Amino acid sequence: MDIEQRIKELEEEIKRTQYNKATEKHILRLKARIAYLKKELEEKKKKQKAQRAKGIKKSGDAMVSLIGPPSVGKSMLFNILTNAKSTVADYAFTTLEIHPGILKHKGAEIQLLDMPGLIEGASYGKGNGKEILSVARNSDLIMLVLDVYTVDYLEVILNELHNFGIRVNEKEPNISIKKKDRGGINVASTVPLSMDIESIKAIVREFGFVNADVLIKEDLNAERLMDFLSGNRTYVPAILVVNKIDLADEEFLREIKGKLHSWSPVFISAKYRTNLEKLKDEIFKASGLMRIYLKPQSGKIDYDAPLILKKGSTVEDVCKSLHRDFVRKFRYAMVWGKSVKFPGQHVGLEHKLMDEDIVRLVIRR
Ligand SMILES: Nc1nc2c(ncn2[C@@H]2O[C@H](COP(=O)(O)OP(=O)(O)O)[C@@H](O)[C@H]2O)c(=O)[nH]1
Ligand SMILES: [Mg+2]
Repeated sequence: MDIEQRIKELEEEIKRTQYNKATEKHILRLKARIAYLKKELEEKKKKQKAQRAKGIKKSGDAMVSLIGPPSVGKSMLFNILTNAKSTVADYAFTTLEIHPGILKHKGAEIQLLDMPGLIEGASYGKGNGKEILSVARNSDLIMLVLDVYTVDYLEVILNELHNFGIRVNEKEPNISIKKKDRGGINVASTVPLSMDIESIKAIVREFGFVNADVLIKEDLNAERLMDFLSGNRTYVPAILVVNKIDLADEEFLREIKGKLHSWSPVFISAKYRTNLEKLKDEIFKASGLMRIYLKPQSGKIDYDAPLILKKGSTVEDVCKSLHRDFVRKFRYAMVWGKSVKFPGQHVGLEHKLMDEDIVRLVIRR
């Protein structure tokens, strides 16, 4: 029997089974089996044809994809924020290709990608959905764009991303698993777990493990455990933008804000350029970038030309991005800013920097 059919059968079995305390474990096991089969299926398909988005090269300090339904104003926004041009029109599906453009902000060059609208069924390939979703998966940030009329469409978009294996604003599950030769499945944890150990073991077994040590470092649910075991999930940060606020009155806007409050969206009007500076700041922040100002031995700091690095970068990363000999010849660095206890503190290569820190490298000659 082929895998797809087996998945269907299992899904039907779940539907047939009444959910109660007695069947709970059985259902969980069926779900794990389905997740495992889906993983097998994906791997098989991947071998058949590599679904890579063609022609999109990462450039700049970060890559951000604009994801949203058709006609919400993605292209108009993209045209205002970047140096590139994309077609804007009154009818749906004006953007048939993927357009890259550069947004310059706070000294960073952020590559934005204007994309066709994402529609229901995209994760199954509808409307070039797989191509769009592969690009989204490879970006540093997903910018979800809606307008005031399509707020309820957020669920659809999130569902398509989820189906495609993209997890937004979620951390990677903090688990490790080691195969071994004997001893069965062993589960240890560093925190109290809500799931019971037997269920965890059953799921791990469904994914083909016979002997393994599982170390769990967060209180996870069954879904996150299966995500981890499936191994092909991508964890991407996302922000939400609601466009066309010029078309909503105060009451309508308040209703929308209520619905979306857990997202803290940025409300904008591309047409009237409302709130775009705030949006740029949010994009910068959520792209995981930071600015480091270099203090030369003599002369002034150039605040217009920060070094742009990924958040969490160290003094060593600064050295590497400046000159390949700097790590070898490094003596110490002096740092002013949020990452140190007092101004001008001496630190080593492993010191983690923070946004807007000032760094002076002291290098052996
Ligand atoms: N009123 C208003 N219309 C907008 C705004 N942004 C875009 N539009 C209009 O919405 C339509 C669709 O825009 P487009 O950028 O092509 O949407 P896309 O399909 O998401 O790329 C066009 O007619 C735009 O002029 C806005 O902020 N306010
Ligand atoms: Mg468009």
